[in-house]
Amino acid sequence: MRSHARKALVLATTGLLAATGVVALSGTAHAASTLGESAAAKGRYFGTAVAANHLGEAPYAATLNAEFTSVTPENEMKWDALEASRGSFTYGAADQILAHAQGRGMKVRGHTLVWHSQLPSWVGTLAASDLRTAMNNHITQVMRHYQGKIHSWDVVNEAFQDGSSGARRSSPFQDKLGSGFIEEAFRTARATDPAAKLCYNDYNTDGVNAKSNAVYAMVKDFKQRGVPIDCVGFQSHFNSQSPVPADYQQNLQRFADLGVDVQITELDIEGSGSSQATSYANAVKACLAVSRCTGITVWGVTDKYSWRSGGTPLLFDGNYAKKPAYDSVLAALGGTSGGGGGTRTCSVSYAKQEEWGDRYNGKVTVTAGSSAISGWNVRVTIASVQEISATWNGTPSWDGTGKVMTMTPNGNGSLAAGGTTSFGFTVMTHGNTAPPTVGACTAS
Ligand code: 9MR
Repeated sequence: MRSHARKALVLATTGLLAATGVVALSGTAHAASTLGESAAAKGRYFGTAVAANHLGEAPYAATLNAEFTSVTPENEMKWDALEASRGSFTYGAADQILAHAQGRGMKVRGHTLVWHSQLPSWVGTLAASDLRTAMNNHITQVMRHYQGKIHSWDVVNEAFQDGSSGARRSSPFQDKLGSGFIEEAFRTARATDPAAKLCYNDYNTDGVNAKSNAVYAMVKDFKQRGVPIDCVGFQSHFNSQSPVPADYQQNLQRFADLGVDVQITELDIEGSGSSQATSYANAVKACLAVSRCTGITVWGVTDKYSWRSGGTPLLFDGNYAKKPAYDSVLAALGGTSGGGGGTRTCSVSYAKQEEWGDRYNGKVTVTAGSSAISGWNVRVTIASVQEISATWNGTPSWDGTGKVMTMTPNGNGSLAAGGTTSFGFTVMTHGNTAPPTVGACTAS
């Protein structure tokens, strides 16, 4: 299409976009009406665990796409799924989830590299030095495969015992390599994908207790000695035996004060009705009160596929209807329910596509919010030395500098609730490979 060879003017651009990877931005003139949009308005993601084998179920995918901005593969990135036999890696199901997420601007949490469970039996048979090699090889191969595509990795999962001992849990890694396996895993992970946030993830560590104290001591020691760790995941599986702790926020905050991000990684709360709704709201408020609490993931989309489905612990029931817990989470996030009235919103995500020596292709995906929309526009700004030499699947208009393109649909811009479309363009880099700044989406 048209080449824009105009000379540069200096342009003040807002740095909306991270330098690499896929970024979701949502924009609307109205109060946000989905979990993802309202969390984004608070600078956070709202994610869910997903299973590849449910993505083909239309209401599952529609709920996922409309409400969530991050996914965690529930089982597909575990050791037994990726390397069931030594040295032979099978990425099919995990890649399917990744593709689903990337196409819609969702972040992906990697779960999990080193864990005692869902570990193929061959790992447990290795002698120490061979086990060390196998562990580092697993981390390296998997992180390389997903390099640049995973927002945060659970590098080590559940390495501490329950109860008051504060001890490390017995596992092939602990028993043969000693506690040093944890820092070795983090160092290997950092060396492999320096862009990924590296998390330690555990359960029963949500409040201040002996187990969380032990994790705290480890993280503090890692920070003091320069062992690479960026985040701590709090699984947050709650029920009447293990309710949302009164000191949840305080516990998240003390970890954040060590200089790591904190994330709620597997939230589910058994129960129903208003008591479940109140517990959920309290959990969300605890995260919002901690500035380094960067996102919340619930452990599944619908009660019917929950690992604790009998406890109906999630936000959507088995028919994908929103539960009172959904409404309370949305309200805690500052969103307002659409009430069926139809607040028109859209969100946008950017992903770099092909890259050559002198140019790259960019793709922007536009996703309607929980109401249908009839039109949209998205502004794309490039660096002053760059040029956009081609566009597709949209009708661009340009400002006087040729560096700011406002893209509108080709023809009919209608999208169903949760529906997506995308447009693309080629950026001539002229030596500057910076990604474009992609503004918020405006819906009509
Ligand atoms: O939800 C997962 C379930 O489908 C698996 O059968 C189970 C196997 O261990 O793992 C569940 O997910 C766990 C997660 O990976 C780590 N924290 C506890 C989760 C619930 O058991």
